[in-house]
Amino acid sequence: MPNGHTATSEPIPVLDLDPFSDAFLTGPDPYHEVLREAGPVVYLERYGVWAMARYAHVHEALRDHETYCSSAGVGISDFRKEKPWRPPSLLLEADPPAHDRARRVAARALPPRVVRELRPEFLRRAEELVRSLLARGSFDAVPALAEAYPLRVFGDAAGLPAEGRENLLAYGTMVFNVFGPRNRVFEESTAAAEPVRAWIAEHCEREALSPDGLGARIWAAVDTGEISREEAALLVRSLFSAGVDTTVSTLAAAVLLFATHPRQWEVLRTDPSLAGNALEEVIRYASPVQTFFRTTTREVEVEGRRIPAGEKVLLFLGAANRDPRQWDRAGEFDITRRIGAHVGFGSGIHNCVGAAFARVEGEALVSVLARRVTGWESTGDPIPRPNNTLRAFASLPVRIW
Ligand code: OVV
Repeated sequence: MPNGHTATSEPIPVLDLDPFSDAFLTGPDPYHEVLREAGPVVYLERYGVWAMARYAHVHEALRDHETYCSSAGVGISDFRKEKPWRPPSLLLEADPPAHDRARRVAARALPPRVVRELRPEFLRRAEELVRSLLARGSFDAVPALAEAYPLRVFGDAAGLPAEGRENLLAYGTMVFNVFGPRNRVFEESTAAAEPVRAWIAEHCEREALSPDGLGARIWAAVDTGEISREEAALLVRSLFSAGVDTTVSTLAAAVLLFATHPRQWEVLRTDPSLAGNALEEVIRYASPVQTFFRTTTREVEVEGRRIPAGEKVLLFLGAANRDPRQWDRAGEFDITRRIGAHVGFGSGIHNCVGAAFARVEGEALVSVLARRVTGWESTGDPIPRPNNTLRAFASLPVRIW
């Protein structure tokens, strides 16, 4: 429990709000404001965890990987006390020095040159998709756009066969739900993904991946003796875990924002070279990855508030990305703003290793949309899909012209 007020420690508000309730997960904005305004650190008594929601503190915790470690898991489960649900990720759920070795291999599979060379293919696939969507006119943008495009371009780039790649969706949804407590979405997504787990495991193996894709580039590190076969399969598993649902959530957020901000769409359509900045603003504004936990390795003071050693700390990336202490008009979606260092991809040594890939992937589609689509409208209520980590949608009925 938090300390009371003493000369050396400021009081820490104890809140009973549940950041994993359906209400919070499907409409986090007002709760984020409550969390930011309550103080630099709060204690969430329902789960016995600490939390931070202001940009400065979230950013600082992400960068201080010695104090805020990842090897005890970056979900609510403490790997020091509970057995992980799957062998831990060599990247996400690791600290230096083990982390750095795995990170080097993963980063080498996605160097700037490789990402740059993928762009023409992303643009071709985007043109093909947007042409067919314009021909349909009205469609559900979750399956038809937000899911279809990443499955195609990420699946191809990773080196996966066409058949079965939709299994990445149920798998990713489970991975991100399992960072949270055992609530309904945790249980339901775990049950839904059970039938695809064998397919995912099989496709982490070298024989299942094309010889020229990102998977093969990771497997090449086995030949140089840098990693074992087991480690290669786990690194490919990281690509599959983090590479699809995140982009799906980002594109769904983009569609909803474009459909509800017609003046912003007009600005983008007039100058499609803003596509990259528009995508970045979607990520800041919507924060497709909403939260990650860290675990304290020592007692730490945050603006005079003490968090003991060995405690779980929930970092609200989504709240930090709309902190008015960091951005002017933080709650406004403005594709022309100078965005600076949002934490949508994290920060520090664990910052998203696929960020460059995701940015080119997203920018290609947004720039094609900007050139081909005159306008958007919602044709039905957006249906959010509560997820313990992602801000996600089940359905977004739209019309484009
Ligand atoms: C960033 C992220 C999310 C989910 C899974 C992983 C990484 C992984 O490394 O498996």
